[in-house]
Amino acid sequence: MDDIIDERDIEYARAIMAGTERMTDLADVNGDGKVDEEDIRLIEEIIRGTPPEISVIDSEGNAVTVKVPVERIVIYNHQCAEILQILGA
Ligand SMILES: [Ca+2]
Repeated sequence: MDDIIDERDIEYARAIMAGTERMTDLADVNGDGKVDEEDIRLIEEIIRGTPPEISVIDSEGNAVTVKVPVERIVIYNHQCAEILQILGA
């Protein structure tokens, strides 16, 4: 969609659940391989600015969940800059 997480992302996730939109990796907020009510709850927390944790896909393609706020991060290559952007660092 775009780079802003808002109500339209909730609508899109619900459309994925209803089978009317295509699954995307970003809609699967917790990275468990499916879009469900847990992802909706996490999107709502992100919109409110109160997520207790966030999940990112690491360089090996694994979903990694970290507590928010993120206090430290280790950068080992230039691709990690994208992660910093995602975290707003
Ligand atoms: Ca999910």
